[in-house]
Amino acid sequence: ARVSIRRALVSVYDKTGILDFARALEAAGVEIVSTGSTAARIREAGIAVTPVEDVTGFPECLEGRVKTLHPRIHAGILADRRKAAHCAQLDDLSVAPFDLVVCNLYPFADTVASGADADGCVEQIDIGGPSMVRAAAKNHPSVAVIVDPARYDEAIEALAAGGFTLDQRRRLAAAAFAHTASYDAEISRWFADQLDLEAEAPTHELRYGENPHQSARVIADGSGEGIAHATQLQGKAMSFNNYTDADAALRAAYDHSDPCVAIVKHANPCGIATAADVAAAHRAAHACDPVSAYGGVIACNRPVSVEMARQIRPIFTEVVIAPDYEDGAVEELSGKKNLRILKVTPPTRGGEEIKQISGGQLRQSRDDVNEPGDRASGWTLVAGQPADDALLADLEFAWRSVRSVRSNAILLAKGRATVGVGMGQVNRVDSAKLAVERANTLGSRATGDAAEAGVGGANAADVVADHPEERARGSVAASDAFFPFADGLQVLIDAGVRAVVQPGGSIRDDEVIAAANAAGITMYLTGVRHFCH
Ligand code: 93A
Repeated sequence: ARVSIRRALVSVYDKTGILDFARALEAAGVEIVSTGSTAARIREAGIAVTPVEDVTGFPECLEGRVKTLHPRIHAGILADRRKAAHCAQLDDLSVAPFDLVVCNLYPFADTVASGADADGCVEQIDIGGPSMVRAAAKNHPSVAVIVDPARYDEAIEALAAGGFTLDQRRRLAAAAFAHTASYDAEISRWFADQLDLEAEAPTHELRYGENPHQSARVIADGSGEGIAHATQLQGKAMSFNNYTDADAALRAAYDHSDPCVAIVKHANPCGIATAADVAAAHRAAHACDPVSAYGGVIACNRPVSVEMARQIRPIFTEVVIAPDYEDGAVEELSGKKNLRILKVTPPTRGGEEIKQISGGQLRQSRDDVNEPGDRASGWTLVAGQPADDALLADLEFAWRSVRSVRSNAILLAKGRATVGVGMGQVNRVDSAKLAVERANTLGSRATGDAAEAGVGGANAADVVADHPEERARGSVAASDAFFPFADGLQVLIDAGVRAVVQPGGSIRDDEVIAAANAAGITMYLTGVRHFCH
């Protein structure tokens, strides 16, 4: 398991102990490749050293900003010596591998502490060093990395023992990543201080929290993005629940790339639709469940048009949120004095989410609908006929939409609009029943309400008119997680669902797929799950 050390890359800002270490390397027959002043120091001590330029064939330039950032260096660090193909490629390219990287970084934090000006601090952001350190740490099965002079003695012992063991290299790699992580954290803290991001971030008190006896405030992160930074164009002050619903609605709308409208109540969608324009999308989203859309939050991923604003006017709505408003759209709604109209820069995807638990927090990367299995091209057909383009578009729509429904989630869709949403149940059968029941009962009321509101005429609204009692029939279903048994699926089959998309991965997938086949419906597996709690 020991990898013997024949060639080392040495590039250290802090030269403590480096000459003794270099002497030990030389004595052990190790070739030393080194950068600028490190190489000079080693050479002056009479120790053999190869300048990094001799390896790269490229001069150190830009005042040292480019020294080791070269494929001849990085290929030598990153080649996985367990792979014959990597070794053969190094031979073809005449690149010699490194077995050891010894590096410590430009003293960014000390430079900041010394009171240097901004340019001076920025110059001390090491780029090449962390790249080498991370590369060597990644390739720890073949390479050892040392970022701390305190470990030179350990390395000298390893040299004597015939190299580092895999366990040692793994520990060195862990220390290396911890080192680069804290280095980057120092840099980001400095930027935050420079920009005074926290001071810029608007913090404001809310009248109350989720309930009137709770106090509450909004603390924005200074990014300028998302609901916390939205500009309010009119209406009453935003409440705590307005914020959470607006956030959920905005995120649901931005899970789609076509013009999309999402209507949210109590953090769950009561309608999502995509269409050629936002007005059509709004009609279809509203028709899903006009009863619940009363007092809802409406978000869209395109500027609100005058036509859409006119449709919203007769519907009691808490918040409208959009990236922008076409000329005249806000004026159209100005008679509704209480209606909150918000303009927002949508948050960039990715990033970290924080959830409070007693005694601490949970942090996770955001669940974006962005995995290979989130596209139909990444799905596996496991039952029935392959879907035609229209059916596939509905299935993709349903899959992208189910992410924003609280688990357990079953979502029925038709014409790229939700027609039935079953949310928040503690078993999947109940979610399926709820989705079907809400599709079929709210559907019949939808026509009346939608007509009253002057809303109707597209997508789901047409479907409602065609099948006043039975919107579930002929719809497609998405399930946010696998069906543990066939019973939940059977509820959908009995309701006349044509096609289902779900993650798969249950130990009873066979039973579930057999039920789909027996019913002659189409089923795709995504391999991705989108729980939302
Ligand atoms: O300016 S860099 O970001 N560009 C590089 O290509 C590079 N390679 C090594 N800094 C770079 N280094 C850093 O130089 C090392 O992390 C080390 O701190 C320092 C050693 O330089 P010298 O040997 O000239 O003292």
